[in-house]
Amino acid sequence: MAEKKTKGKKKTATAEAVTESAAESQETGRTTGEGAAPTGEAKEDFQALQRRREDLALDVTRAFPDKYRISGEMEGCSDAAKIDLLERLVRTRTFDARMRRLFRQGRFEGTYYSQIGQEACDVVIAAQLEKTDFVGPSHRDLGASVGKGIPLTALAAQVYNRVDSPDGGRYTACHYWHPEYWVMQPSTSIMMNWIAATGAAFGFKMLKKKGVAVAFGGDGATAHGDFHEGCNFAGVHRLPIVYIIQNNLWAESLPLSLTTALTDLAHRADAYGFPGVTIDGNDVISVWNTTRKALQRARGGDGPTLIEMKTYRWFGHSDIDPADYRSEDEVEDWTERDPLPRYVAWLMENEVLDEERLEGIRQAIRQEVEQAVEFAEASARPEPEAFLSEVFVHEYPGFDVRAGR
Ligand SMILES: Cc1ncc(C[n+]2csc(CCOP(=O)(O)OP(=O)(O)O)c2C)c(N)n1
Ligand SMILES: [Mg+2]
Repeated sequence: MAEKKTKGKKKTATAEAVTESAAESQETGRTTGEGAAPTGEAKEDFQALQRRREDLALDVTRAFPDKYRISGEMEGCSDAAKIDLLERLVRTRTFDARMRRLFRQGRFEGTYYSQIGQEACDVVIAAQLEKTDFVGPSHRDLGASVGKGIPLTALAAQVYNRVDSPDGGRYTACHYWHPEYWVMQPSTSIMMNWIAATGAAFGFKMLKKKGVAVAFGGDGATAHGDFHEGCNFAGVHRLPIVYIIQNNLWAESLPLSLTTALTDLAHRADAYGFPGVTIDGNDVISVWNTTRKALQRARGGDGPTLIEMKTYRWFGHSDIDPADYRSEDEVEDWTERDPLPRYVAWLMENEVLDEERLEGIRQAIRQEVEQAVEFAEASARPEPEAFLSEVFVHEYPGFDVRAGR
């Protein structure tokens, strides 16, 4: 470990020799059909805006309007568990902000799907799971993996498509997973994870195993057929599953009003005979209490719950999208509802946390993130023939996939 640290420091220095802004100006402005990064003067403004907003995201002690203060108690959550949760939230955000900058510096290919602003929706439930509970994340669910405890080294290698990624470098960035942690890899086709997690919940029930499944999806994805088929099946069989919808008001550049005539997506559960609840997904206390209850319900054999979490993505759909279809007022209001400063302020008010402890956490996590980056950058790219192996079946420890038990 110590050896890695020293090695890492050297490499970071080399990486930093290219200043971040100079490196960003070399960005290729690649397009993939999801949008295009701006060019020329607009590009400079775009880069400055991205950096300002990232700095804001990392400032977790900043002030915010009183109306967004959170209150209440986190049921059954010890002070140690509250701090552990904070660490997972800060870990998710710090990693995300770092990856965004590395992408603009051209250090990995493809694109990058940031979750900044939405972390509480994923981290808070994932942190409550047993290792062999099943998680079906989508493309904006870094927090599900960090929350469940997957090491940042594996996640960074996934972003970089390197051999040390759990998928050996086969798949595109941000499709985080790890078989040992029972987190499945998202499919590019949205809502496949919803169906797969529903299948896992069915498996738990058929095999009389204790596990629960958690599936994550976006507002736009709830208009997809697979969403409805999964929910319907889970309702019929009262499956041990918790469905999380992160309603961030946008699906790429499509506003919610063009996806559905509903405003509260929790009503979608009415059609399938199980409870649906709408909460502020940026309020850690509310997310904790609601998900805890839904997990208890699933474990107790009472069936699924659909939780709609109102939240917001601070950046573009992916990092090649300037997201200029949204108003600045809308973005600003949601940056004030940032879940992290709200949770930090509540922890401090309740004397669970102080400045010094927070600074220690932030420093340790910054170091962990840098080590993960070095690990990924030092990891090899896969050989072309590797793409033909392990494509269809992967082993999940403790479960024989072929025998089905
Ligand atoms: C079946 C399918 N249709 C379209 C796409 C392209 N696509 C990827 S993400 C996305 C938008 C999803 O929006 P939402 O569900 O709100 O999630 P968010 O990106 O906001 O987190 C689209 C249209 C896809 N990957 N798969
Ligand atoms: Mg969305």
